[in-house]
Parts: sequence; C-alpha cells; structure tokens
Amino acid sequence: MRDNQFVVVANRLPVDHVDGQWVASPGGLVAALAPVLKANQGCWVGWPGEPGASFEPFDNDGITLHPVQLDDDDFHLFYEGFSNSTLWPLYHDLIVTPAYLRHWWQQYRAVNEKFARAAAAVAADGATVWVQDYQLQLVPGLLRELRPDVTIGFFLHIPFPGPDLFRQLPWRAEVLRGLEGADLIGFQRARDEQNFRDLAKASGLSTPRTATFPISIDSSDFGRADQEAINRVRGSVANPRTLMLGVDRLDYTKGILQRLTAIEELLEEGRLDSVAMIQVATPSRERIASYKKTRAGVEEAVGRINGRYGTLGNPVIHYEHQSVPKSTLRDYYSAADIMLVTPFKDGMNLVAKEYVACHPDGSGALVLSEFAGAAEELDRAHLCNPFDVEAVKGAIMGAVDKQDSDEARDAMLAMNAHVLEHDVARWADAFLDALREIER
Ligand code: ADQ
Repeated sequence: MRDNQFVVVANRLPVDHVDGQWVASPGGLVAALAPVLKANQGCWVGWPGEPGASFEPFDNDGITLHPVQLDDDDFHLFYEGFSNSTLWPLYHDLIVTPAYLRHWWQQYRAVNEKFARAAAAVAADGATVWVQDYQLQLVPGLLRELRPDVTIGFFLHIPFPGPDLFRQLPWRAEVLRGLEGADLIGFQRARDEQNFRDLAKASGLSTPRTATFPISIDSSDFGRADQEAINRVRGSVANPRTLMLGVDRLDYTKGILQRLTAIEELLEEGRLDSVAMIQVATPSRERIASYKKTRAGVEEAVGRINGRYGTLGNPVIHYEHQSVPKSTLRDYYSAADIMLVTPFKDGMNLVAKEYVACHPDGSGALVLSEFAGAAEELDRAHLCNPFDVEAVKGAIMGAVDKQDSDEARDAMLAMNAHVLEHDVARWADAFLDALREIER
C-alpha cells in the first residue's frame, strides 16, 4: 500500500456514489484538483460522501481513490458540526454566529486522526502529501508524528480570519499545532497569510513556511459557447435586453438575498427595464438551520419579485435550486450580459473566473464583491461592498450603463487574458514547486 509518491488528502473524494455508480462531483475543490491529479498520477484520500458506507480503494479516471469511512456521528458532529457550524462561520468573519461545542471538537479530532492514519498508510517513503482545507487542519501535525519522512503541504481554500476572531476558538492552540506540522501552508490572499502570520507570531509558534497562491480554474472547461447555445438560453428567458446571472452554492456567505434585494429596489425605482436574471443555487449543507433560513429568504424574495414584476409565463428571476452540468453553466455564462458575484466573504470564488473565461471576445461585465479573493486579480470588475445595498445597486447600474462600451470591452479582455494565463495548473505547479524547494 505504501507506494504513492504523491497523495492528496481532502474531506471529499472527487466522486459521488449515485445508484451504485461513481460519478464526478461538482464543487470548487474538486474542480480545482482533478486535472492536477490526472497529470501527476496521484492518489486521493477522502470521504465518499455516504455516512456508514465502506468501500475498497478503486481507480477512477486514472486516479486511485482511497475512501475514508465516516459514520453518522462523524457526519453530524465533524462535518455539519465543527467544520460547517464552527470553523466555516468563524473563518468567514461571523456572518452567522459560530457554535463552540466540545463534543463537535472531539469528533473533529477523531476524524482528523482517521484521515492522518489513512494518508500514512498509502504514502511511499519520502512522499509528498498535500492536505486540503479547513476540515483537516489537524492532519499535518498528526501525520508528521506518524510519518516524519514525508513532505507535507497544506492549502486553505477559505479565508483565514484576523487574530482577534481566531482567538475566540476554544481549541485555537490545538488547531495551530496541527497546522504547524506542515512544511508549507498556502493561502488564497496575502491578507489571509498575514492574518495567520500575525497570530502565529503572537502565539510563539515556530511558524511554518507560508505563501499566497490564488486558486484558479481549468480554463479549457470554460471557453465561449457557440451562438446557437447563447440564443437558446436568451430565448428561453424571453430575450431580455439585459440578462443577469448568479451561480452559487446556496450558502449565507454568498450574499444571494442581498443581490436580489438590490435588483428588486432597482425595479421598484424604475431604473431597470427589459431585464431577466438566472439564479442557479446548488443545494448545500441542507440540514443546518442557518442554511435552511438562507434558502427560505432567497426563495421568498424570488417569489415576491416575480409576483410583483413578472408577467404570465415571463418571470424576472429564473431560479434553479439544483446542480447543473458544466456545459449548461458554460452556456449561461456565455449568454449573460452581467454576472453578479456578491459574497460577504469568499476565499477566492471560482464562479467569477469561470464567467470571465467565457468572454474572450470582451463581451459581458462582472459585478464583484470586494470581499471575494478574486477581487485582487479581477480588479477591473465593477467592485462593490456587498453589505451596502446602494453600492451593489450602483455597481449593477455601472455595468448596465457601460454595456457594449469600449471601456467594458477592454476590462473584460484584460481579465480574460489574466484568467487564461493563471489557470489551475499554474496554481498547483506554483504550490508544488514551492513545496519541492523545501523538501526535507
Ligand atoms: P465554493 O464556496 O464552493 O468553494 P466557488 O469557488 O465559487 O465556491 O466554487 C464553486 C464551484 O461549483 C464552481 O466551480 C462552480 O462552477 C460550481 N457550481 C456552482 N453552482 C453550481 C451548480 N448549480 N451546478 C454545478 N456546478 C456548480 C470553496 C471556497 C471558494 C474557493 C473554492 C476553491 O469557498 O472561495 O474559490 O473553494 O478554492
């Protein structure tokens, strides 16, 4: 078993088990790493997504997958609990209040031990192990104890909070010790890296190497759709003059309701006409109360806006609460005049980059939150503060007013060139090159 020179450890395997079949699953992390693994003949350690199910290692599309079994308790306490109701809100600056429950923490530690043991069992002597994200922050330290010979990288896909926020965490010392086991820690933005360094310094930690590696997309997946597909999308929403689009996991960090409120107010003020919006919202973490509440708020707003401003067979907001195939997303991105990406806080936001990749001809416009990591690179977007409805409205109107202008075209061409050049392969190479330089 100990024969893999390159091991990725992530909470989820890059596949879902559906009706006895393995199918590739959507999601930022998976979208980002699958091409890199294929190119490197790597193996992936992760949870297959079904509580209680046990599977033997298997090959999928050229990658060996090593399933880690999680039972119902693990799912509720480690995944829904500590990962997504403690760390997720804490690391996204308390958009909802994190819960600090001791039995969640104990299960988080136990599951991290499980992942560390699984990685230790498959890594070859002197292998490189790349641990992903907030669910597995203890793995570097635990793996270091089990396997001092391996080189360990860690990448955090979500923001790292300021020291004053992080210090709320009752188990802050243990989490820092876990991260300290890595030879290299990668962050999305310089701000996240600085937050971690400030905290490490104040905590007297022997700071591991850190660096900033903004993640990106596999841009070959997201070229421009053909005109027929674009006409089909626009025709199916009654050919508005301006087609807007939102694509998000249904998560309170994404600011979906705020964006709908901005559109509603613009309609009320009579500043938008002949407009339609497609909002795709992937079901996510549906059993957690704050997610139920977010969904209810979004769906109420969609109903209210359509009730007031739609006409028979012709709603303003076309809402899909489902996962859609990549090719459909590409058609939507290509057809949309204005993309709305307005998270309150987001590590990067790949959707913004996917949209930009679908506009190599300079068409389209991007309204983007200042608090998305992507705003650092996509700084020619219509940037706005998502907490300020007037600012979101202003950014939308800026995009509408400049539609088809030379300025809009130049901005999109510049952003498109940036995304095509800085793709996910380049991100992974940069991280792995930096890790190789410090290999022990
Ligand atoms: P997410 O919070 O999931 O990722 P994002 O970066 O936008 O956010 O990635 C979402 C991915 O899912 C995109 O590739 C998108 O195409 C896909 N997707 C969204 N809705 C979909 C739908 N309805 N059907 C099919 N696919 C859909 C986390 C962090 C981000 C960070 C990424 C990667 O929160 O900040 O950018 O990891 O590091």
